[in-house]
Amino acid sequence: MKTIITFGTFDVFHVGHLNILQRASALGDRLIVGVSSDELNVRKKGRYPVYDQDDRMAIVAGIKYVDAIFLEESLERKAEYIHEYQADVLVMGDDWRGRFDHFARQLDVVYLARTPSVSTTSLIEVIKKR
Ligand code: C2G
Repeated sequence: MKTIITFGTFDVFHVGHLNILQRASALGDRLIVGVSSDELNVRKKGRYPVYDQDDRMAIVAGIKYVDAIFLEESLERKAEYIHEYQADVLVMGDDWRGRFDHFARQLDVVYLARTPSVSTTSLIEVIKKR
């Protein structure tokens, strides 16, 4: 049983999010997703997500590629989460390239290319202009 773990906010869920979850799940047997909490987002990006954490967790849990979710409350607790879920592979988008290399002692670390031309930030801008 090969367990894949990934993390993210998944705010205003879009096809880039879907693609990374699909490609992450294809690397193993079970995909676990840590959904960043609202408070973690404020610390990380200086703002609350558009969708609150309960809605974001419900959306991610409903994706067919996802086997289980949990709330990621701190970036510093990654090692703990990896251990708790007995993950074999950590997957992140390549906007995070290099940032998680130190976990390579604990498990395989894979960065996947981001889907071009789509992001939560650009979607918010498009919606504002309409
Ligand atoms: N992503 C992607 N293509 C896009 C947009 C996002 O592949 N066009 C990927 C990101 O690289 C990330 C995942 O989708 O792996 C979730 O993206 P975000 O919600 O922006 O995640 P982020 O806020 O960067 O949180 O502990 C790490 C953080 O919690 C990651």
